[in-house]
Amino acid sequence: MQVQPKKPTNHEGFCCSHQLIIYYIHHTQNMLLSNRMLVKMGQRLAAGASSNCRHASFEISEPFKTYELPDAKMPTKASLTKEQGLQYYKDMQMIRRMETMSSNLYKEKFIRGFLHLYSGQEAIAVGMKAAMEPQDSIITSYREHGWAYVMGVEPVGVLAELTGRALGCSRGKGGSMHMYAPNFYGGHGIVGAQCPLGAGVAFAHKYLEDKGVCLTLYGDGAANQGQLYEAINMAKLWNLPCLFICENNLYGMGTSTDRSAANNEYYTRGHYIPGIQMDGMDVLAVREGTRFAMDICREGKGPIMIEAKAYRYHGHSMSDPGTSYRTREEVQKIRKSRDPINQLKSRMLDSGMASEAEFKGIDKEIKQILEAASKKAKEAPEATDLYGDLYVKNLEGKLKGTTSMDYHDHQNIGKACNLD
Ligand SMILES: Cc1ncc(C[n+]2csc(CCOP(=O)(O)OP(=O)(O)O)c2C)c(N)n1
Ligand SMILES: [Mg+2]
Repeated sequence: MQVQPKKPTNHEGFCCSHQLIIYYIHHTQNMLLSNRMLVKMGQRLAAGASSNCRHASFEISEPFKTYELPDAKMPTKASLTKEQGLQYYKDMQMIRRMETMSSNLYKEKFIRGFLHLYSGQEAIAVGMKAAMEPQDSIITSYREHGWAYVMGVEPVGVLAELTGRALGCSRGKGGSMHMYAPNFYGGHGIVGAQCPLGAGVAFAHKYLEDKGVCLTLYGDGAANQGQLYEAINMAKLWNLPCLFICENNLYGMGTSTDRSAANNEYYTRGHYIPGIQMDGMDVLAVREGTRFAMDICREGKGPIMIEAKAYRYHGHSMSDPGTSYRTREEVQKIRKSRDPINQLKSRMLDSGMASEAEFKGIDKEIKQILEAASKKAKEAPEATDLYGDLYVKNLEGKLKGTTSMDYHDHQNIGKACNLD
């Protein structure tokens, strides 16, 4: 990672000796040391036992781009406490390892059907969650396991859902694409279908006057769908508190954005709706940009379009090796230069906010949590109430099963978590 040492801008001035050293060496004319050497030196210092820098400010490395926001003073820096940084690291690493574990469970045939992994895009879920207030809500596509986790589902709830167990967050009947939690409206398999639903959730926030904003996420492929543009029309007409967020991971199933989109600057595609483009692999940029856009929505000036530029490391789903429409070198290059977890870790090490030992400790804890969760999921009973709680109020009569001859009664078992 190319780090440019600069004077730290935290409120207390220099928060620790490592930053002071890096700053002064960089600014003397005796520039015999290259940046790379300085970085290594910072890392060595940071890798030492003590890491007492508790608060620092970092530059947003990839500046935000805006559309139709002429006076916008976009943030150029982000402040970070040690506790926040370690929490973001832990959450991103948990998502990454949970996806790797899911991939293994799929290969072992504990998970059947579809499985779309989020590896590479973790900073979007973690950064956006960090910007959310308790009343805000989110809705997304099928690439949603990480979102389920940040919205409060324990890893065992995710893994048990993926393996079709009653212990899962949708009691095993939703699987990979249909997870839910309080203020988390899924989990949708039809490309783009969540966009009008997200506008509807935003309408509810406005109607209830709860100051909530709905984060409506979709992919670059979904951005070419007509229903997105119907939804943004209504959202603008009623100034709904909605962020329409395009997670641009550069590919639909196997088609690059260059081949599928007449305009692949997705943040400009709302036409009469302002937009912001952010580096979706920098958790701090995501948090700051999202907070900025949410504030606009809370002032009654929504909706806003967001484009979060990211990359997916795995194929589109488990059946796609992901190498026929892009090269292995491309994947490796991005993993090496832009990985969201390594970026945050390097920043914290370089500024003396945390030591290697602390990161290792977190990794170990995550491994233990996931091993226990996987064991519990594998041993749990399979889902039974497949026709339970599909509706709060069933107006459909009997529900169709897997064939046209197969009908079942709907059962009301629990209470919807978003109803009082
Ligand atoms: C209406 C509809 N058309 C096609 C599909 C098949 N399909 C599933 S995912 C996908 C690509 C979507 O790409 P993108 O929106 O970029 O999301 P990503 O998978 O990259 O997260 C397609 C075409 C579908 N599920 N729904
Ligand atoms: Mg995509």
